Amino acid sequence: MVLLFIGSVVQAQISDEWTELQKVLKDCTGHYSGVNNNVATSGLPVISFCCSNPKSRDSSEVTVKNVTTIPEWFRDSKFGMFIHWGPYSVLGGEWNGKQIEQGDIAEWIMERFHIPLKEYRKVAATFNPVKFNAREWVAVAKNAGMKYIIITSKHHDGFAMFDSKVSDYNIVDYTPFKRDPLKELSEACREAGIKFCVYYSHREDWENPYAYGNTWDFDSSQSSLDTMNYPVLFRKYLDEKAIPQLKELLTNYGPIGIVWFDRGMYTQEQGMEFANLVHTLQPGCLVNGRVGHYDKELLGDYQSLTDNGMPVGGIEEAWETPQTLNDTWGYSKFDKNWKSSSDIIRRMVTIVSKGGNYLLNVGPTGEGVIPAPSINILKDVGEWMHKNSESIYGTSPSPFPTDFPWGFCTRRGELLYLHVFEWPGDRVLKLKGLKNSIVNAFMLTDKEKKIQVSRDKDGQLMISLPESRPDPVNSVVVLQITGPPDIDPLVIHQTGNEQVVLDYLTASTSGKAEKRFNRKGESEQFHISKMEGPEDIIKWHVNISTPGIYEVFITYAAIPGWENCSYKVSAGKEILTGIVRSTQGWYEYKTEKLGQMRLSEKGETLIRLYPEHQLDHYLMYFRSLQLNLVK
Ligand code: H79
Repeated sequence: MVLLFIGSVVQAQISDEWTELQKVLKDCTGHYSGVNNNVATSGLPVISFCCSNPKSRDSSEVTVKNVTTIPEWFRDSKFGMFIHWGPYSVLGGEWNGKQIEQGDIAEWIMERFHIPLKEYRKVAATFNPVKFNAREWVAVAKNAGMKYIIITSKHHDGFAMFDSKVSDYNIVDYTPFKRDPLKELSEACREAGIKFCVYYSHREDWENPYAYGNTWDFDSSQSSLDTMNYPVLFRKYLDEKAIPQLKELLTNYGPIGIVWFDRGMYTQEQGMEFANLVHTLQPGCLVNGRVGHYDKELLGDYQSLTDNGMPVGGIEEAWETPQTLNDTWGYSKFDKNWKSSSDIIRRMVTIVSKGGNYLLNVGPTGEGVIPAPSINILKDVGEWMHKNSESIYGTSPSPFPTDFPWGFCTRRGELLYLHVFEWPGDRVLKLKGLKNSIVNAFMLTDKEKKIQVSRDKDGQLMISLPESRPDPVNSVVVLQITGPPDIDPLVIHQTGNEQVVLDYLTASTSGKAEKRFNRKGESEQFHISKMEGPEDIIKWHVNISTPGIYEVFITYAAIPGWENCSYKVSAGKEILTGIVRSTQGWYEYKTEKLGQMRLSEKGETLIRLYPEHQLDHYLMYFRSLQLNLVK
């Protein structure tokens, strides 16, 4: 039955999936791990990364690939609402007269002051958000232009914001409120055409003695983020709380768009259990990238950047970034550090132009009210979206290889949307590198009024903007071009004889090679991987000003299973061969000398890196090449 189910519904519409789900649930009575085993042997694309050297294969490094294709709704939505709401909202950043510090996140208050569970339970027991109105919240999101809502079904404090039979530490059984806000929200979302999604803290739980985090109440709590102190007890938490609660969420609230996990998981296999459970019960439901072990290959269907992370460049796999409106996720009475509406609009455009989704948080109060400053900002965003959302929804990222001084670009087929944040003083917007001819140019909010476009002697487009700027925050110019964008590649210029560094930001990729995000380390979050064969190429256009012999160094990470595979680095007819060595981990980047290369011609050369042979695993997690002139 499970086999049939998976085979038949992966591409089905949500409603079909839902009917299927109901059928499956009737059959799906066993313990979850049984279902999981079935999944692993029943045709889901579980990919094992083994090396061409079978001896070096490490069976513990088996990983699961994303089991769903990224649905259009997620790619097209661009903008979602995050809601952090729980007993911490009652405290609003204050405990026994003590305030959390400015910049602290208020949903962490129990941990921050090591509030004994006994005391925190008393707070939870007073949670009575009588002003909560699901339809109003959904309307706030919808009017802002948001297309999905992700609400905390259980945050780290362990309190379930839904009617859970698994634990009575939940809003229906434990509070005078008695209502199930997730049920009400899921229904209001459905009415309004908004995707309903849930956050679930799967490793961290300060109410359960065996989960990660609560070391002030429980000696049996897991205290390390890296190693389980008590694997058997942690298993008990998974089996008795986390997994059954996730089943409830996936069973009782209709179709769910995303289950958003947080803080990673101890083992990749445990992460897979969660991802597979979601995909088994609701094949169309996405799992975010924090479900698995943070230091291993991505588990889940798409990447979540770090909290409040802005992308530095074009990530080429599906991603989103969760962000706050002030400095906290959960409600704080004290945090007045609100971002401006214009900042929010510009962040959204920046994120969308780089290919991501903007997941923007509100922290309602203990009474169930979204704070007025949040409402006001979202209203402003909504007004901008009302006039300009054509340049946001369903667009693809900027086709240009670099950022502009004046703003950002999004694209819909042959339409380029130029989001002008900085209106040029001379009203001439300059655009380099676009070779297509321009059929039409106009302001998005005034399509009738045509805009003059000419080219200067270097071929740069000179776009004559109207006298008045339609929007003080972001005015959108639309360029209609012929055919797909034909854009000069980025050229890295060497001036003098200094080192040339070729990295993620300046590369372009072809075949399966992808620029990617990873969660390890603040400044080391990006790499290029997924190269599996000679067609999967990373390349750079480099303008060499000092011909000569260069020493080539490479920085990458590789797991033991990828050892001994060969790759090529070419520049014109010069080719170096490298052999991958294990660096002992996915994100353990090391630099090694590859050899010497003669770059004998002044001017532009194409440098490429690719696997020599077809592999059944990735070549490496690539970071950079460095070229040093031998003097
Ligand atoms: O749900 C929101 C956060 O609660 C959660 N992710 C977003 C989406 C999150 N989990 N961990 N973190 C954020 C970062 C944790 C920071 C910490 Fe701390 C530093 C935890 C302990 C020290 C901040 C400062 C919280 C307490 C003190």
